[in-house]
Amino acid sequence: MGLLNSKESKTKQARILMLGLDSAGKSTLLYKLKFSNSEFLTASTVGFNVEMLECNKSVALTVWDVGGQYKMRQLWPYYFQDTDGLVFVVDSADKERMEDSRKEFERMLKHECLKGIPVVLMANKQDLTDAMSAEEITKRFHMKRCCPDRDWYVQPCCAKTGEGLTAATKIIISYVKKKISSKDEASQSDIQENRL
Ligand SMILES: Nc1nc2c(ncn2[C@@H]2O[C@H](COP(=O)(O)OP(=O)(O)O)[C@@H](O)[C@H]2O)c(=O)[nH]1
Ligand SMILES: [Mg+2]
Repeated sequence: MGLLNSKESKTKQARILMLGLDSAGKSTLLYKLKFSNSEFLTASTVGFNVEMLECNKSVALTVWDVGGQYKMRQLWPYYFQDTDGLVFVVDSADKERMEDSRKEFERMLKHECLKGIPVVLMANKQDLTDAMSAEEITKRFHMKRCCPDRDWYVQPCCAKTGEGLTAATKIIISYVKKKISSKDEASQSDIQENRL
């Protein structure tokens, strides 16, 4: 009888932090991913929602959807520790608050705990006629300048219909796997150094 190689068979658990201003569509997005076929009515999130998404055999994502109202944003840093991947949701049609959203994004990325953590920016509500495109949002958020030391991607999407969510999930999984394996390699070499 053969033995299972536990290292190979173990599903990696990754912690994904989903942030963005209130009403950007975070909870709609989370529940569309979790219950893909149903229409889900969201209420404004007080505190946070958390859901486990079992994506494939190798990785399971625990997604934290933290409220984005002004007062809640002050509490975001309490959720930063041990994050493997970031999802930042933007209401692409909310031009009035686009600058607020950009500022919060920039502020978040500067935090020490999130150094090098990959980010997928969701350009949500693409179904609305006055929505900014993903390209426009990429420029507006100065992505190249803001993210020189991390993997990043801007995904156009519509959380209501689910368009763009599968693509975004694939990207975040690939970034997170890369991040986790580089973390594993670093801790392996720490162990070896301590043995010497
Ligand atoms: N048109 C449109 N509305 C959306 C989309 N995603 C979310 N919404 C709506 O935006 C509002 C706020 O969504 P919610 O998920 O509660 O935002 P949150 O505060 O970021 O969690 C709700 O009325 C949603 O139905 C989208 O892709 N398109
Ligand atoms: Mg919410």
